[in-house]
Amino acid sequence: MNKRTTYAQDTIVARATPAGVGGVAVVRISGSDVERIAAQMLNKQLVPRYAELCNFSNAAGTLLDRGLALYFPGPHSFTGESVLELHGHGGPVVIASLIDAVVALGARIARPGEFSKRAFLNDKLDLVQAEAIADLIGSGTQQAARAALRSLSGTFSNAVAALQAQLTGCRLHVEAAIDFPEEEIDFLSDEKLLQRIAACDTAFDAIKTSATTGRVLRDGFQIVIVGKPNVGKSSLLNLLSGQDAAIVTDVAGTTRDILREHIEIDGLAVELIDTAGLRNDPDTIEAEGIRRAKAAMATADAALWLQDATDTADDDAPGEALPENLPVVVIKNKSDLLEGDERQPKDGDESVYLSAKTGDGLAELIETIKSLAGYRGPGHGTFTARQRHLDALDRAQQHFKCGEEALSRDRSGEILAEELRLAQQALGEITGALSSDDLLGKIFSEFCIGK
Ligand SMILES: Nc1nc2c(ncn2[C@@H]2O[C@H](COP(=O)(O)OP(=O)(O)OP(=O)(O)O)[C@@H](O)[C@H]2O)c(=O)[nH]1
Ligand SMILES: [Mg+2]
Repeated sequence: MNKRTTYAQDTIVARATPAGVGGVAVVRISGSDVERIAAQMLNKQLVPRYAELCNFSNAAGTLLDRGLALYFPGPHSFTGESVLELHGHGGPVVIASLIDAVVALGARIARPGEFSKRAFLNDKLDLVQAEAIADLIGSGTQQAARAALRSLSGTFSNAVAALQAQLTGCRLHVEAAIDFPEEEIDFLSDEKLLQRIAACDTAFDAIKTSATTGRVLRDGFQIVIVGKPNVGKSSLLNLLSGQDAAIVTDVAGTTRDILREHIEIDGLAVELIDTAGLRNDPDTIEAEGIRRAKAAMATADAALWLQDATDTADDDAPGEALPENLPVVVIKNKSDLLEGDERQPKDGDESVYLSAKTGDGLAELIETIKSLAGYRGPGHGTFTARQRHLDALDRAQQHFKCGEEALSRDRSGEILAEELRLAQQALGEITGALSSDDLLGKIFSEFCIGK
């Protein structure tokens, strides 16, 4: 969509602090009527960006509250429009009366994410940064918060912009070749172009690796623990969560319902789901548990398939019980019951050997979980990303690869140029340089009111 640099809009109001009782609550107003509303509600001439103690009154002059007012004249504000903040006493009645008074003076209640949307439309933030605000507020771990802050300060956007610039470099080269057909062959086999294309290839891989980590940091990673009864699934949940969350007994069929525990692995939020053991002749309650286990598998990001390492019967391969594309790691539990040299996997055996009883093999399991999630741990200065960003990156890379192929197979500059253009268009959706109204509506509607 086309962004307008001066984006005058009706005036919106919302409570910026959470609902409920608190010492102070903030009402935020943004739009072209801010100055008029301020003049009518406050008894002071406001100095931009200075906190002023004021009486807040309604249009009839009735005193509603007394607190601090902050005025940010547009375009030097969060939204790019004039903004007024009223810091009142944090009671629901007081704040409702302030909002009512602002509405009576011509403003309307803001829709979810509308302040951030205006900031985006007025070029104060790009789309990645606007999303990062919601991610920062919603982050569940310190690592996720730090990553969101990096996105907000432009780390992700800059990486996308750098890749865009590299693609532009390739396009200019190829389009020059098309413009001078008699020299086209030389242009297209130019070593410089091949180097540029190779550099884009590397850049695509790097940004995708970071964005994949960023996606799990934001969304967390859900792991379902499955296997036959009595193999130690609940013991593993307890070991990983560091507490006796699940009942463990030597009776097969102990766990009937789904049990969820949230843990953190090196700053990655992981949700573990313990399930009822899968078997063929369960009673009614256990059958329902198995149905729930299967439902959990359908939505999980990965599965840990537990086996009893001492059970030599070969009838519990993960195979058909699991959904097709679910990444799965086989764990041979109860390794403490094996003889010393049997506790290591033999050649070709990719399973992890573990003792949920002694904790042996736990470090290796944690590394396995991290690599399942595509998470490289803290210190890898990443940013937060969303599935929508990964999808756009995938599409951009596919176009780029098609173009690359057209060049190497058919020496077709035209197709390469067109695919490069499409790749850039897909990348543009990430930062919002090229986004449809539908997409914007969807993104900002997930914000809460007041953001
Ligand atoms: N020696 C040994 N025993 C274990 C280990 N892990 C679990 N057990 C024992 O195995 C039995 C079953 O453990 P659970 O954790 O309840 O197994 P489960 O897979 O959750 O079983 P269901 O809920 O019935 O499907 C218990 O007696 C545990 O103490 C282990 O690593 N070593
Ligand atoms: Mg259990």
